[in-house]
Amino acid sequence: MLKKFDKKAFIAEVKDNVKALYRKTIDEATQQQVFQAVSYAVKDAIIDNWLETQAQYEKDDPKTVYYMSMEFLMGRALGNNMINLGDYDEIKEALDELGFDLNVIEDQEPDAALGNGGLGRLAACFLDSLATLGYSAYGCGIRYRYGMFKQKIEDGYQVEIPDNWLKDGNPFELRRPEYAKEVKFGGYVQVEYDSAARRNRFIQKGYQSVRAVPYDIPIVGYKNKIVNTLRVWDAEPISDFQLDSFNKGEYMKAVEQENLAKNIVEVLYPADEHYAGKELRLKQQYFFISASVQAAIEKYKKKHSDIHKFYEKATFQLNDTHPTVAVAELMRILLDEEGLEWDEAWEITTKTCAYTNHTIMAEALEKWPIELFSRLLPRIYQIVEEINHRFVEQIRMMYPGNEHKVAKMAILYDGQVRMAHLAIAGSFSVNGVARLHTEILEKQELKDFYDMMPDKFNNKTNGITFRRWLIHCNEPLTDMITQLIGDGFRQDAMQLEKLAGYAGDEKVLNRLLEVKMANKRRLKKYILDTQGIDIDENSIFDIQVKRLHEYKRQQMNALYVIFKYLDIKRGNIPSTPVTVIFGAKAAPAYTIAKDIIHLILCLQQLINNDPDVSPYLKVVMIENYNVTKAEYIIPACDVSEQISLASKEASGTGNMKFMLNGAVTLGTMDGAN
Ligand code: 376
Repeated sequence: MLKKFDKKAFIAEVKDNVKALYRKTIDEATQQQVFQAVSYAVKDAIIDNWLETQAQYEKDDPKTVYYMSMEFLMGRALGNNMINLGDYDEIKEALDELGFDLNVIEDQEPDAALGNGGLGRLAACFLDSLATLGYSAYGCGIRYRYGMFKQKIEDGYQVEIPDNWLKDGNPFELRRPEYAKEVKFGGYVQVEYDSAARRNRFIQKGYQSVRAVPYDIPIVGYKNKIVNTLRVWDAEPISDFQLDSFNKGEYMKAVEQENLAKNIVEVLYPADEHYAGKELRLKQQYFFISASVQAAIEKYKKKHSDIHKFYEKATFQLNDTHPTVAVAELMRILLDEEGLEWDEAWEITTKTCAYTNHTIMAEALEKWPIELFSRLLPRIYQIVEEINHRFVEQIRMMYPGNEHKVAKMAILYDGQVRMAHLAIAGSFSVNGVARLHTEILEKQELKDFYDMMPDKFNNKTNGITFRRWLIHCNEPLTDMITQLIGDGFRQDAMQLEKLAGYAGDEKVLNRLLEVKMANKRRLKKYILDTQGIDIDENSIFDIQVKRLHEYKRQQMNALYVIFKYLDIKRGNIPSTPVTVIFGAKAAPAYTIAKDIIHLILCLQQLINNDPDVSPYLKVVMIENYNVTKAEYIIPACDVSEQISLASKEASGTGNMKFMLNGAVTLGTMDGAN
């Protein structure tokens, strides 16, 4: 049974929190301060379940998935946590009694925007679903000081503003310094013969290191008392090291280590589906992977003495190739610290790691220059060399005399480390994210690998969490569905099939239109309040919101708008007015993407101010599209634009969110459409 919500106690706790945190009474507190006080009270309601869940896992010792990802695009936590606790309405009432509007309080929370787009949001949805389904799961990531930049529109152009999301503190996180790990960079590897063990030992010398300090964020399952953990790592200088260096007079080294720690977690790279190739990016990757793998091994060893069976209790799910150094880092620990032989270590590693591919865009493929990779990670590079050596041998065995195959498939080639090849060689599973995408991987992009090891390949079509993308963002629709089929669909989405019985029911369909209209009015008001553009709620809301990419073809949609504008100018008045809504961030260095945003903003200016046309056609470019804005926009949509160049959108997940909220999809046969 869930603990019953005690309104009186909750109100008292909120008041106490305001007092303890700000030395204020609740009437003196700002909305931000009330948000903090409420969030701490909600965290308090979570904490017992969090403890109990972890204690239960400890006892049952289930296999644990470590979802390793450079990105978790979580959005806001408060409303979601309230829903998953099952106390949303009660807390809303309690705040009402205190004289606060829950919507206003929720609006005080900055989005946790530790991600770019699809890949990062998928990670966030998976964490919610894993907790709801009761799986033992950790998210492993980076606690970026600055998340995805905020987009401002100035004079028709995108301007990027730093996202200082931690400035008021994050009430839901817990710093766990007792689990800190050291992560080493650079230097060289000394080989020493260990006569007792009768084998070589590889010792990294002359390195710089940082202290990785974990922050734990609770992931609340839907009304099941389960609370999993998203563990994000912060970097701190290693202080005693620093002292030591000062004493030895290595002043510059101490300063450099201090800078390394400061720089590593400073900012999320904002280039979506584009390989950055920057040294700092590789540092970020190894930083959080080394810390996460160390922590996973340590946790395993607390309960188990036989490291050979590690894979029975852990899976490292690699969210694209960004965390792929995990393959080599696990090998390093098994070889150098656990003292295993290569073959034993390789068996464990390849039974632990699994790789998800999220894109076939060539410019997204990670290929690190060997010069950089080996300089930054000298021991890891040695291990990658050996993995490559053995992998190439295996290719030659299967395809004797076919050096062309070797050239195509090798991990090290042409002065580069090909991370996708390392991920495939080091994993027991390789998956695409929609049937079509997986087929393209098997038949084209990764054909050589599929031919050689078909059993590794499989499809996992993406999904979304209904807690955020229906229950939280669309209360009117949630209520309507509940009245029609009960609330079982909240745990078991398949029950939504019962709605098919109402397909021809005039009353139900009219009610559905009313719900849509309520959501359209809410969006209309939101756009008016935030951007000063007045749109017609009786027009068709035709919406394309997603990262700006040529392959997603916002430019084609803009061309359609131009056609429509000219057509209306010629006197062809549409029977129903249309509002075309865009929302998209462009990577700061992606010039064409920025030009397309500029085009859309020019159309917005031209069309909305043309009295011949604006009654029938309007254009809105939503500023700073993010998870929270998506929660306003998606429920209000009539036409969902999913028009990627066929084969290029691996899955899409926005498509599913729109569908769930009753929009009609206008799409190409691509991804999961
Ligand atoms: C990157 C994202 C951030 C930084 C660097 C990247 C480098 C390569 C690829 C990235 N991102 C993606 O590949 C990505 O977001 N792919 C999207 O993943 C979604 C979840 O599977 C799919 O639904 C989208 O179709 C796919 O484009």
